[in-house]
Amino acid sequence: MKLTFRWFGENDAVPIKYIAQIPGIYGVVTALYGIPAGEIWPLDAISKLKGAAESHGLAAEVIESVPVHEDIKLGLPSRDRYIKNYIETLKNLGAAGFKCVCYNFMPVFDWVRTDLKLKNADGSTSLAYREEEIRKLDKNSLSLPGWDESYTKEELSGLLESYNAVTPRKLFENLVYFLEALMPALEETGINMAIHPDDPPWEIFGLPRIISAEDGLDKLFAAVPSKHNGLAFCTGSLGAKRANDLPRLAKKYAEAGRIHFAHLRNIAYDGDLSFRETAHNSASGSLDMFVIVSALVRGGFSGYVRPDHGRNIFGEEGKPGYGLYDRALGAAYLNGLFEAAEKMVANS
Ligand SMILES: [Mn+2]
Repeated sequence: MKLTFRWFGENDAVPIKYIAQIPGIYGVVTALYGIPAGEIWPLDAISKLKGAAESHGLAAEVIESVPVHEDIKLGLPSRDRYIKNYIETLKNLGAAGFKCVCYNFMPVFDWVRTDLKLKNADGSTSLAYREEEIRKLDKNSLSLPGWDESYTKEELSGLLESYNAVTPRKLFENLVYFLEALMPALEETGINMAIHPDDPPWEIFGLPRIISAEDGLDKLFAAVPSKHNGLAFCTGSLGAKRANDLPRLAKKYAEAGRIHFAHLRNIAYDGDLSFRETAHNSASGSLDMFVIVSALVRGGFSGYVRPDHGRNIFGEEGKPGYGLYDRALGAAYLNGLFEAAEKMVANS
Protein backbone atom coordinates (compact mmCIF):
# COMPACT_ATOMS: atom_id res chain seq x y z
CA MET A 1 0.00 0.00 0.00
CA LYS A 2 0.96 3.62 -0.37
CA LEU A 3 0.48 5.51 2.87
CA THR A 4 -0.89 9.01 2.42
CA PHE A 5 -2.12 11.81 4.66
CA ARG A 6 -4.68 14.46 3.88
CA TRP A 7 -3.20 17.93 3.54
CA PHE A 8 -5.43 20.96 3.02
CA GLY A 9 -2.76 22.95 1.24
CA GLU A 10 -0.71 25.92 2.43
CA ASN A 11 -3.51 27.11 4.76
CA ASP A 12 -3.63 23.81 6.63
CA ALA A 13 -2.78 24.29 10.31
CA VAL A 14 -0.77 21.06 9.98
CA PRO A 15 2.55 22.00 8.33
CA ILE A 16 3.52 19.74 5.46
CA LYS A 17 7.02 19.37 6.91
CA TYR A 18 5.44 17.52 9.87
CA ILE A 19 3.52 15.22 7.53
CA ALA A 20 6.84 14.37 5.87
CA GLN A 21 8.11 13.12 9.26
CA ILE A 22 5.41 10.44 9.64
CA PRO A 23 7.07 7.00 9.45
CA GLY A 24 6.47 5.24 6.16
CA ILE A 25 4.66 8.17 4.56
CA TYR A 26 4.42 8.07 0.75
CA GLY A 27 2.52 11.21 -0.08
CA VAL A 28 -0.29 13.65 0.54
CA VAL A 29 -3.91 13.64 -0.54
CA THR A 30 -4.85 17.19 -1.34
CA ALA A 31 -6.99 19.57 -3.40
CA LEU A 32 -7.29 23.14 -4.60
CA TYR A 33 -9.58 25.12 -2.34
CA GLY A 34 -11.51 28.25 -3.13
CA ILE A 35 -12.47 27.27 -6.65
CA PRO A 36 -16.28 27.09 -6.92
CA ALA A 37 -17.70 23.64 -7.73
CA GLY A 38 -18.07 23.29 -11.49
CA GLU A 39 -15.16 25.55 -12.45
CA ILE A 40 -11.94 24.38 -14.12
CA TRP A 41 -8.86 23.84 -11.95
CA PRO A 42 -6.00 25.66 -13.71
CA LEU A 43 -2.91 23.62 -14.57
CA ASP A 44 -0.48 26.10 -13.06
CA ALA A 45 -2.21 26.04 -9.66
CA ILE A 46 -2.33 22.22 -9.77
CA SER A 47 1.37 22.02 -10.63
CA LYS A 48 2.23 24.44 -7.83
CA LEU A 49 0.34 22.27 -5.34
CA LYS A 50 2.16 19.17 -6.52
CA GLY A 51 5.50 20.96 -6.39
CA ALA A 52 4.84 22.04 -2.78
CA ALA A 53 4.39 18.40 -1.78
CA GLU A 54 7.35 17.14 -3.79
CA SER A 55 9.66 19.75 -2.31
CA HIS A 56 9.11 17.90 1.00
CA GLY A 57 9.75 14.50 -0.56
CA LEU A 58 6.04 13.68 -0.67
CA ALA A 59 4.22 12.30 -3.69
CA ALA A 60 1.00 14.08 -4.71
CA GLU A 61 -1.03 11.60 -6.77
CA VAL A 62 -4.46 11.64 -5.13
CA ILE A 63 -6.98 14.46 -5.14
CA GLU A 64 -9.71 14.61 -2.54
CA SER A 65 -11.99 15.89 -3.86
CA VAL A 66 -12.95 17.46 -7.11
CA PRO A 67 -16.49 18.46 -6.08
CA VAL A 68 -19.34 17.50 -8.38
CA HIS A 69 -21.65 20.44 -9.12
CA GLU A 70 -25.18 19.95 -7.78
CA ASP A 71 -26.63 20.45 -11.29
CA ILE A 72 -24.83 17.24 -12.34
CA LYS A 73 -26.38 15.34 -9.44
CA LEU A 74 -29.76 16.90 -10.14
CA GLY A 75 -29.46 16.07 -13.85
CA LEU A 76 -30.28 19.63 -14.99
CA PRO A 77 -29.61 20.71 -18.60
CA SER A 78 -26.77 22.91 -17.31
CA ARG A 79 -24.91 19.76 -16.21
CA ASP A 80 -23.20 19.35 -19.57
CA ARG A 81 -21.26 22.58 -19.11
CA TYR A 82 -20.13 21.51 -15.64
CA ILE A 83 -19.18 18.03 -16.86
CA LYS A 84 -17.13 19.62 -19.63
CA ASN A 85 -15.31 21.66 -16.99
CA TYR A 86 -14.80 18.55 -14.86
CA ILE A 87 -13.18 16.86 -17.86
CA GLU A 88 -10.83 19.83 -18.34
CA THR A 89 -9.89 19.61 -14.67
CA LEU A 90 -9.16 15.88 -15.06
CA LYS A 91 -6.97 16.58 -18.07
CA ASN A 92 -5.03 19.19 -16.11
CA LEU A 93 -4.67 16.82 -13.16
CA GLY A 94 -3.46 14.08 -15.50
CA ALA A 95 -0.96 16.45 -17.12
CA ALA A 96 0.45 17.24 -13.67
CA GLY A 97 0.76 13.53 -12.84
CA PHE A 98 -2.22 12.92 -10.56
CA LYS A 99 -3.52 9.35 -10.71
CA CYS A 100 -6.60 9.14 -8.54
CA VAL A 101 -9.57 11.44 -7.87
CA CYS A 102 -11.80 10.85 -4.88
CA TYR A 103 -15.30 12.28 -5.24
CA ASN A 104 -18.78 11.70 -3.98
CA PHE A 105 -22.28 11.83 -5.35
CA MET A 106 -24.17 12.74 -2.19
CA PRO A 107 -26.77 15.46 -2.62
CA VAL A 108 -26.09 18.72 -0.76
CA PHE A 109 -24.05 17.37 2.21
CA ASP A 110 -21.02 15.17 1.68
CA TRP A 111 -20.92 14.29 5.38
CA VAL A 112 -23.15 14.96 8.34
CA ARG A 113 -22.40 14.94 12.06
CA THR A 114 -24.38 16.27 15.00
CA ASP A 115 -21.30 17.01 17.11
CA LEU A 116 -17.78 17.98 16.01
CA LYS A 117 -16.32 18.13 19.51
CA LEU A 118 -17.85 15.34 21.53
CA LYS A 119 -15.82 15.10 24.73
CA ASN A 120 -14.52 11.62 25.43
CA ALA A 121 -13.76 10.30 28.93
CA ASP A 122 -10.01 10.75 28.35
CA GLY A 123 -10.43 14.45 27.48
CA SER A 124 -10.01 13.99 23.73
CA THR A 125 -12.74 15.16 21.35
CA SER A 126 -14.39 13.35 18.44
CA LEU A 127 -16.95 13.83 15.74
CA ALA A 128 -20.24 12.07 16.43
CA TYR A 129 -23.60 11.40 14.81
CA ARG A 130 -26.88 11.00 16.69
CA GLU A 131 -29.83 10.00 14.57
CA GLU A 132 -32.34 11.23 17.16
CA GLU A 133 -30.83 14.73 16.95
CA ILE A 134 -31.07 14.70 13.15
CA ARG A 135 -34.73 13.72 13.36
CA LYS A 136 -35.46 16.68 15.63
CA LEU A 137 -34.16 19.19 13.06
CA ASP A 138 -36.50 21.32 10.98
CA LYS A 139 -35.71 20.57 7.34
CA ASN A 140 -36.82 24.08 6.36
CA SER A 141 -34.45 25.80 8.71
CA LEU A 142 -31.43 23.55 8.96
CA SER A 143 -28.36 24.36 10.94
CA LEU A 144 -25.71 21.66 11.01
CA PRO A 145 -22.26 21.67 12.60
CA GLY A 146 -19.67 22.39 9.91
CA TRP A 147 -22.15 23.50 7.26
CA ASP A 148 -23.38 26.91 8.38
CA GLU A 149 -20.81 28.72 6.27
CA SER A 150 -21.45 26.72 3.10
CA TYR A 151 -25.06 27.71 2.50
CA THR A 152 -27.49 30.39 3.65
CA LYS A 153 -30.73 29.02 5.11
CA GLU A 154 -32.58 30.12 1.95
CA GLU A 155 -30.07 28.48 -0.40
CA LEU A 156 -30.24 25.32 1.61
CA SER A 157 -34.00 25.02 1.66
CA GLY A 158 -34.10 25.80 -2.08
CA LEU A 159 -31.52 23.13 -2.78
CA LEU A 160 -33.28 20.56 -0.61
CA GLU A 161 -36.53 21.34 -2.41
CA SER A 162 -34.91 20.87 -5.82
CA TYR A 163 -34.13 17.28 -4.83
CA ASN A 164 -37.81 16.50 -4.20
CA ALA A 165 -38.11 15.33 -7.80
CA VAL A 166 -34.90 13.26 -7.71
CA THR A 167 -35.52 9.63 -6.84
CA PRO A 168 -32.63 7.31 -5.96
CA ARG A 169 -33.03 5.79 -9.41
CA LYS A 170 -32.75 9.19 -11.09
CA LEU A 171 -29.70 10.07 -9.00
CA PHE A 172 -28.10 6.78 -10.04
CA GLU A 173 -28.79 7.52 -13.72
CA ASN A 174 -27.21 10.94 -13.28
CA LEU A 175 -24.11 9.34 -11.77
CA VAL A 176 -23.81 6.90 -14.67
CA TYR A 177 -24.28 9.75 -17.17
CA PHE A 178 -21.49 11.68 -15.43
CA LEU A 179 -19.03 8.76 -15.35
CA GLU A 180 -19.68 7.78 -18.95
CA ALA A 181 -18.98 11.34 -20.05
CA LEU A 182 -15.66 11.30 -18.16
CA MET A 183 -14.53 7.97 -19.55
CA PRO A 184 -12.57 9.15 -22.63
CA ALA A 185 -10.61 11.59 -20.43
CA LEU A 186 -10.00 8.85 -17.84
CA GLU A 187 -8.71 6.51 -20.54
CA GLU A 188 -6.48 9.26 -21.87
CA THR A 189 -5.05 10.40 -18.54
CA GLY A 190 -5.11 7.04 -16.75
CA ILE A 191 -6.84 8.67 -13.77
CA ASN A 192 -8.97 6.42 -11.56
CA MET A 193 -12.16 7.79 -10.04
CA ALA A 194 -12.81 6.68 -6.47
CA ILE A 195 -16.33 7.32 -5.23
CA HIS A 196 -16.65 7.98 -1.52
CA PRO A 197 -19.53 6.12 0.13
CA ASP A 198 -22.42 8.00 1.67
CA ASP A 199 -21.63 9.37 5.11
CA PRO A 200 -23.65 8.29 7.01
CA PRO A 201 -24.76 5.45 4.72
CA TRP A 202 -28.50 6.00 4.95
CA GLU A 203 -31.07 8.53 3.85
CA ILE A 204 -31.09 11.86 5.66
CA PHE A 205 -33.56 14.74 5.28
CA GLY A 206 -35.34 12.75 2.57
CA LEU A 207 -32.36 13.15 0.20
CA PRO A 208 -31.62 10.14 -2.01
CA ARG A 209 -28.53 8.07 -1.16
CA ILE A 210 -27.21 5.43 -3.57
CA ILE A 211 -23.68 4.45 -2.47
CA SER A 212 -24.37 3.14 1.00
CA ALA A 213 -23.96 -0.61 0.65
CA GLU A 214 -23.03 -3.55 -1.58
CA ASP A 215 -26.13 -3.39 -3.78
CA GLY A 216 -25.43 0.20 -4.86
CA LEU A 217 -21.76 -0.53 -5.51
CA ASP A 218 -22.51 -3.67 -7.51
CA LYS A 219 -25.03 -1.75 -9.57
CA LEU A 220 -22.56 1.05 -10.23
CA PHE A 221 -19.73 -1.27 -11.34
CA ALA A 222 -22.14 -3.21 -13.57
CA ALA A 223 -23.44 -0.02 -15.19
CA VAL A 224 -19.95 1.42 -15.82
CA PRO A 225 -17.63 -1.60 -16.09
CA SER A 226 -14.37 0.29 -16.77
CA LYS A 227 -11.88 -0.14 -13.91
CA HIS A 228 -11.44 3.62 -13.90
CA ASN A 229 -14.78 3.54 -12.10
CA GLY A 230 -13.79 2.58 -8.59
CA LEU A 231 -14.27 3.11 -4.91
CA ALA A 232 -12.73 4.95 -1.98
CA PHE A 233 -13.22 2.22 0.61
CA CYS A 234 -14.05 4.28 3.70
CA THR A 235 -14.42 2.01 6.72
CA GLY A 236 -15.90 4.71 8.93
CA SER A 237 -18.61 5.55 6.40
CA LEU A 238 -19.55 2.07 5.17
CA GLY A 239 -19.02 0.68 8.66
CA ALA A 240 -21.60 2.99 10.25
CA LYS A 241 -24.21 0.66 8.77
CA ARG A 242 -23.91 -2.51 10.82
CA ALA A 243 -25.23 -4.71 8.04
CA ASN A 244 -22.21 -3.85 5.88
CA ASP A 245 -19.76 -6.73 6.23
CA LEU A 246 -16.53 -4.76 5.75
CA PRO A 247 -14.01 -7.64 5.58
CA ARG A 248 -16.07 -9.38 2.93
CA LEU A 249 -16.60 -6.18 0.93
CA ALA A 250 -12.92 -5.23 1.24
CA LYS A 251 -11.80 -8.55 -0.20
CA LYS A 252 -14.50 -8.63 -2.87
CA TYR A 253 -13.81 -5.16 -4.26
CA ALA A 254 -10.04 -5.44 -3.89
CA GLU A 255 -10.09 -8.65 -5.91
CA ALA A 256 -12.25 -6.94 -8.51
CA GLY A 257 -9.67 -4.13 -8.82
CA ARG A 258 -12.23 -1.54 -7.76
CA ILE A 259 -10.58 -0.12 -4.64
CA HIS A 260 -8.35 2.74 -5.72
CA PHE A 261 -8.14 4.42 -2.35
CA ALA A 262 -8.87 3.42 1.24
CA HIS A 263 -9.89 5.62 4.17
CA LEU A 264 -9.19 3.59 7.28
CA ARG A 265 -10.66 4.70 10.59
CA ASN A 266 -12.70 3.28 13.41
CA ILE A 267 -16.07 4.22 14.92
CA ALA A 268 -18.01 3.07 17.95
CA TYR A 269 -21.71 2.29 17.63
CA ASP A 270 -23.79 4.29 20.10
CA GLY A 271 -27.20 2.81 19.39
CA ASP A 272 -28.70 1.71 16.14
CA LEU A 273 -28.05 4.63 13.80
CA SER A 274 -25.66 6.60 15.98
CA PHE A 275 -21.92 6.49 16.28
CA ARG A 276 -18.86 8.38 17.43
CA GLU A 277 -15.43 8.43 15.85
CA THR A 278 -12.67 6.81 17.87
CA ALA A 279 -8.94 6.24 17.71
CA HIS A 280 -7.97 4.01 14.79
CA ASN A 281 -7.16 0.81 16.69
CA SER A 282 -9.65 -2.05 16.84
CA ALA A 283 -10.02 -2.07 20.63
CA SER A 284 -11.14 1.57 20.68
CA GLY A 285 -14.10 1.09 18.38
CA SER A 286 -16.56 -1.36 16.86
CA LEU A 287 -14.63 -2.27 13.70
CA ASP A 288 -11.94 -4.93 13.60
CA MET A 289 -9.29 -3.02 11.68
CA PHE A 290 -6.86 -5.94 11.47
CA VAL A 291 -9.46 -8.18 9.86
CA ILE A 292 -10.36 -5.41 7.40
CA VAL A 293 -6.74 -4.68 6.48
CA SER A 294 -6.01 -8.42 6.12
CA ALA A 295 -8.99 -8.73 3.79
CA LEU A 296 -7.70 -5.83 1.66
CA VAL A 297 -4.25 -7.43 1.48
CA ARG A 298 -5.66 -10.89 0.68
CA GLY A 299 -7.71 -9.27 -2.07
CA GLY A 300 -4.48 -7.98 -3.62
CA PHE A 301 -4.98 -4.33 -2.68
CA SER A 302 -1.84 -2.21 -3.16
CA GLY A 303 -3.32 1.25 -3.58
CA TYR A 304 -3.46 4.51 -1.66
CA VAL A 305 -4.38 4.42 2.02
CA ARG A 306 -4.85 7.19 4.48
CA PRO A 307 -5.74 7.39 8.15
CA ASP A 308 -9.11 9.09 8.19
CA HIS A 309 -10.57 11.38 10.83
CA GLY A 310 -8.74 11.41 14.12
CA ARG A 311 -9.71 12.76 17.51
CA ASN A 312 -8.21 15.97 18.80
CA ILE A 313 -5.66 14.92 21.43
CA PHE A 314 -2.59 16.20 23.29
CA GLY A 315 -4.23 19.62 23.64
CA GLU A 316 -4.34 20.18 19.90
CA GLU A 317 -7.32 22.22 18.73
CA GLY A 318 -7.20 21.24 15.11
CA LYS A 319 -9.83 21.17 12.39
CA PRO A 320 -12.35 18.59 13.65
CA GLY A 321 -11.18 15.18 12.43
CA TYR A 322 -8.01 16.60 10.91
CA GLY A 323 -5.58 17.37 13.69
CA LEU A 324 -2.05 16.07 13.30
CA TYR A 325 -1.48 13.87 16.34
CA ASP A 326 -4.24 11.29 16.29
CA ARG A 327 -4.04 10.85 12.54
CA ALA A 328 -0.27 10.38 12.81
CA LEU A 329 -0.84 7.73 15.48
CA GLY A 330 -3.40 6.20 13.11
CA ALA A 331 -0.83 6.18 10.30
CA ALA A 332 1.70 4.41 12.51
CA TYR A 333 -0.93 1.85 13.50
CA LEU A 334 -1.93 1.26 9.86
CA ASN A 335 1.74 0.73 8.97
CA GLY A 336 1.83 -2.02 11.57
CA LEU A 337 -1.36 -3.67 10.41
CA PHE A 338 -0.25 -3.68 6.77
CA GLU A 339 3.22 -4.96 7.59
CA ALA A 340 1.75 -7.80 9.63
CA ALA A 341 -0.94 -8.66 7.07
CA GLU A 342 1.44 -8.47 4.10
CA LYS A 343 4.03 -10.70 5.76
CA MET A 344 1.39 -13.19 6.87
CA VAL A 345 -0.05 -13.40 3.37
CA ALA A 346 3.42 -13.66 1.79
CA ASN A 347 4.35 -16.52 4.14
CA SER A 348 1.09 -18.43 3.92
MN1 LIG B 1 -13.85 8.81 4.42
